[in-house]
Amino acid sequence: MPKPPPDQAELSPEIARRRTFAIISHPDAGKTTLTERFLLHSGAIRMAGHVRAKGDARRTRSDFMTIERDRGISVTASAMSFDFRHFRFNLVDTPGHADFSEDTYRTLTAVDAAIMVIDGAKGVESQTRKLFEICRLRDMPILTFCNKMDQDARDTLDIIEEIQDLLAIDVTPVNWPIGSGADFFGCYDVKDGQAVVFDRTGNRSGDRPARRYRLDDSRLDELLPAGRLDALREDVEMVRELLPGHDRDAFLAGNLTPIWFGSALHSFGVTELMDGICSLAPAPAARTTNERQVSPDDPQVSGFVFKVQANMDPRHRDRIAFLRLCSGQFRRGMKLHQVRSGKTLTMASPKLFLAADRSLAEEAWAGDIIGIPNHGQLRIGDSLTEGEHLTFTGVPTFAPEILRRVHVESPLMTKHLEKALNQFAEEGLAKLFRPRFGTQWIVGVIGDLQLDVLAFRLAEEYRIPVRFESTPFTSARWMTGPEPLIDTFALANKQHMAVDHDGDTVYLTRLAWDIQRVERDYPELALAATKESLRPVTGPDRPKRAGVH
Ligand SMILES: Nc1nc2c(ncn2[C@@H]2O[C@H](COP(=O)(O)OP(=O)(O)OP(=O)(O)O)[C@@H](O)[C@H]2O)c(=O)[nH]1
Ligand SMILES: [Mg+2]
Repeated sequence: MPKPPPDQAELSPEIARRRTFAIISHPDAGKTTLTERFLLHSGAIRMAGHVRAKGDARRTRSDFMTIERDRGISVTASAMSFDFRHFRFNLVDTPGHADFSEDTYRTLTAVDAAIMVIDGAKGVESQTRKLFEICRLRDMPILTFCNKMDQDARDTLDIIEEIQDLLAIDVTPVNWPIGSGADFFGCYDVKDGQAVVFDRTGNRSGDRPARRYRLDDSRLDELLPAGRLDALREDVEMVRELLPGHDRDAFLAGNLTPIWFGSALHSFGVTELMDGICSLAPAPAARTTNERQVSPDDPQVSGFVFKVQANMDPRHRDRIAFLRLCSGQFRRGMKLHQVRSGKTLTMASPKLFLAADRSLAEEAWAGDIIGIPNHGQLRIGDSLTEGEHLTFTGVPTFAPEILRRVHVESPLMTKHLEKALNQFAEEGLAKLFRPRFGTQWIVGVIGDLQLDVLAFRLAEEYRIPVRFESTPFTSARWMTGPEPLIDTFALANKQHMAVDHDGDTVYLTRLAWDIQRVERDYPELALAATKESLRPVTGPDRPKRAGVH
């Protein structure tokens, strides 16, 4: 019988104070700006960077790559740890663009809650909806921040109804906006019944607390235009009567979301949201493995790799595996067992991603995200333990939708290219396929922007200029089944066969019909559009690799 997760009150104080969450949304809703404000209000940084500013002021902590700063968009998830009040926040800022959604999906496997950011003028956009569905599949608690209220926004009730209708989740307002755009005067705090007045001139630096007034305070009549206060009183009445109040169980089950209104850019509503994370968001939850449930207060250390990032620091070629700790107290220098290979790895210089820079993680607890520098031994989906055979589940990889041959001008660079492509495949930036026929590598991605990032990073980090050429292929499927049958099949379908960078057999498809044909003619072969975690390197379960060497 799996052990039920302990109540927050039963957890050790170090675990109970941890809040591990991702910020998700459609592109441009303000995730990176909000992240920067969190860092500012926690005291981790003294000046917030701006995504679209000029020069050094553009330097936001989560958009650290050159291409992110050049284009003003996030292309990769980035993790940061900092303290706020007596809580430890582990935050992951994710890219909104659909082309990078695989990275965002994997990030969602490593967190306990999500902050969904909505642009007040746009409401629930397509990518927000998709990401929400993923959270729903994982029953993840969601806090909502309706951003950009300093710009003209849609009617508040309209936004709330849209969230309720499109996402099928109840919404409970924590605050209620008083106007928007040029007429944005602040928000009414539903719980304490006070109006928090927005100071457009003073709040950007985040050091001036907003002023609060009771609704019967006569000074409000002077601050708000005629009629605005009456309208607010009516709204408040309506909120109390029509909208649900907070229900912790419904929230933890992902059936109700509290919503804050504000402006990340102007630091309005941000500390209120941070307070909400402390009081409402859950402490680290129990995690599922193939073998058993892992409770955060299990004494032995365990965790899994959900992201790999190469060359984070351009000065030294490093490769960092992001490990979500799921149990135990981690200490620098400890030896951990890599379940897939059976090898022991010494955690000599684990990193903590503190806001301003990276520092050595002397100790860490369940819920924390730490970086393990390595030379390629650690892969996405890897489980690490103190010796027990545990395989954490649910870190997916998806079939690509665009397949391109990689052309490099100089044949002298072929070896170098192979190394670089493998590195990016291990990061999950692209799938890499070695076709059975032909010598050129094929890369597979979900969207064109990934190809841009790949070409940019090959040129910048490895000085390899490449061109992508079309292929006849439209997708790929991972193939498993009895060895002799795979061999027979591969012989008859040579042009379609390849292996991915893990050595797993892949069938490259040209037409959707191809898949149906294989499934009909070879019922014993399984074609999968997603691949879960990594399989052990050795052992009887190891699937047949269709060799192409
Ligand atoms: N007026 C206004 N603009 C904002 C606010 N928050 C963010 N912005 C602007 O919106 C734009 C996008 O902000 P980002 O923080 O990069 O958005 P993002 O969600 O991280 O975008 P991606 O990572 O590319 O998905 C930038 O120009 C910000 O300055 C706000 O509260 N008010
Ligand atoms: Mg961003």
